[in-house]
Amino acid sequence: MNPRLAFLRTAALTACLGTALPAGAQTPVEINFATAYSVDNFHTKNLQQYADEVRRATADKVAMRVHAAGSLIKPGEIFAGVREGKAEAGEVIMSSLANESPLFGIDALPFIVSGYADARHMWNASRPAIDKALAARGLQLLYAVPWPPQNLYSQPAINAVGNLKGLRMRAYNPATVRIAELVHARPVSIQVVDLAKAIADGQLELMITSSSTGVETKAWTRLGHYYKVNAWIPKNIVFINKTTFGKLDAASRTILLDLARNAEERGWKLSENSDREYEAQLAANKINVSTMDFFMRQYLDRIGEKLAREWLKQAGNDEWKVLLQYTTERSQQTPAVR
Ligand code: PCA
Repeated sequence: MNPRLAFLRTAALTACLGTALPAGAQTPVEINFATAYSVDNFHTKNLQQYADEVRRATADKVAMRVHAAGSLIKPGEIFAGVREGKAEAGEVIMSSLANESPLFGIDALPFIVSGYADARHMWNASRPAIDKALAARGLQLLYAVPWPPQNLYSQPAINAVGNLKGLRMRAYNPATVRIAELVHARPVSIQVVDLAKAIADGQLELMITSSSTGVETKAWTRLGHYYKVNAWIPKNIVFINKTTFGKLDAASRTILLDLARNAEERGWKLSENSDREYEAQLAANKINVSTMDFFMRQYLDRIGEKLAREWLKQAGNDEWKVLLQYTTERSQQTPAVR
């Protein structure tokens, strides 16, 4: 065939094939989600439901797969991994990224959020800045869901400041490392996937985490005390690589964001409703559930203030604006009357 004819034939074929798919239609895309948390954790169940809903709503054009318990990317490497494209999407606890930017550590500042209503105000105030901070790192925020309030688990009873000295305290973010240092405990970084074993093996005597994680890791095997200090309400953020997101067609992108809004609503309710049930399970397993002694509580408040001062020194305009907006909105709300 002469070269000109061959060219025309190819052009015609391409044109035919081009019309075989409706304009804007997209070939199926696989999106792998890397998370550090177990299949049974409420965050992961919520993520799985999101993945199923997206698959259904896009008629299988966006096939999401959830890889739990650090099975796709190691827990500490998920954020970097998704940025580098090792997985298309991921979920991490936001405050673990506080060294990346103080903004990400805002929800682990101790004692400035007293419950879920405050936590919602904080999220409303911080969401646009977090969205921007993630976008600047090549990520699109999908949604955020809190863990239940963070409380103190301990092997010995804690009745005096000196009781904390020298204890091995499990840390999961820069704030918990710093708290351990300030109370003269010894920080040990342990990911939640390794925590049940670490507790059972006696690798720690102290930790701050939720009722949910305490139940999941059977904290009662060694840690007999649970003090309701209500220190902060940290959130997990769920995000997708921006390049991957940008390759989806407009309809799919809208579906992902719309269903993310539902997942966020659902997750907040799940978190809040589960806390009471998890605390009951701690008590049923003979953990001594109590509040802190008044003087100990004051000591912890001072530690919290020190952390806040250190944070404010690192913080810039974005962080200050968010904190100011949060405290302003919180002040406008009448506290719940007991
Ligand atoms: N559980 C996770 C993060 C916060 C929480 O409640 C953990 O302990 O690592």
